[in-house]
Amino acid sequence: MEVAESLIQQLKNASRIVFFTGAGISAESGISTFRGKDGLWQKLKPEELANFDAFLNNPKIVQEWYQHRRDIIHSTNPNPGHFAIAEFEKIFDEVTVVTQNVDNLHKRAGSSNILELHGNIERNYCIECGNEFIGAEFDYKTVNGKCKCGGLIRPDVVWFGEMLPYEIFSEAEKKAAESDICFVVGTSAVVYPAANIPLRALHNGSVLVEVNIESTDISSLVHHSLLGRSGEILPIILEMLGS
Ligand code: BJW
Ligand code: ZN
Repeated sequence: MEVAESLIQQLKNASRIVFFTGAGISAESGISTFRGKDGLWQKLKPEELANFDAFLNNPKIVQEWYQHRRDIIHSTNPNPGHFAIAEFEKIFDEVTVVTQNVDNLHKRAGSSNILELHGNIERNYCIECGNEFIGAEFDYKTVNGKCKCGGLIRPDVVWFGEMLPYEIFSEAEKKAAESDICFVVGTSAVVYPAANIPLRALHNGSVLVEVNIESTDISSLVHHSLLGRSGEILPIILEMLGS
């Protein structure tokens, strides 16, 4: 993998950067991606677990699955890819992270402008009274998955068939449209409407740069395709920028 000098020049002339990230950015932290051969959903169909009906039919299984993922996330740390993205803030006027991830790792790495399109696994709420259960200390097991009012507690994430948070998505579309460069990092770019974000950037004249270990649905559209691990490629770019 070689980072083109033309990309470095484009970056040197840029001031507004968007990073559109997916599960692949967290893979090197030890968190499974969803699709692909090592994906979380190799055995389970995504639509079967990540939707509201599945939750109502089998709340315990869905809660256990999320508790399991929360436990993994709490035992991991951001990797050099997350840290490199946070470091970009020191070089550019405006850096926005638009993430599909729910794992909180961009925040833990120090990024400050983060738009979470699919929610955050650290937040949970009661589906009856809306009471919130926030933070790493919350554990579904200790409350038997239920609120004091008797309502089921669910993670504050976006499941299939659910709307994305409107204001966050609109802001992400705006930042993408205004961006000079949009990095598309570690995502298969198949889940909509999130996958519209890089397209919005492209249609508004932004330079699209993909960082992924393999080609994806969006590869044929990008200006620069950097094949490899984000935890290796993003620090190289920073170094080439003289940081
Ligand atoms: C690396 C790497 C390394 C690995 N370095 N790279 C047809 C049928 C049914 C539904 C639809 C349909 N057409 C459209 C829809 C709508 C549906 C959708 O898009 N479905 C498609 C999948 C077909 N979308 C929705 O339902 C959305 N809502 C919606 O549309 O609302 C409007 C509406 C309302 C009412 C009725 C109808 C419509 C909501 C989508 C919510 C998605 N939620 C999830 C779960 C979140 C909670 C949780 O975490 O459990 O979000 S699904 C899952 O996919 C998760 C992710 O954020 C999302 C994207 O996945 P991502 O991040 O791209 O991961 P992977 O695994 O796919 O890819 C990882 C990549 O990393 C790979 O490319 C690797 O190569 C790479 N990689 N290691 C660099 N080291
Ligand atoms: Zn309640």
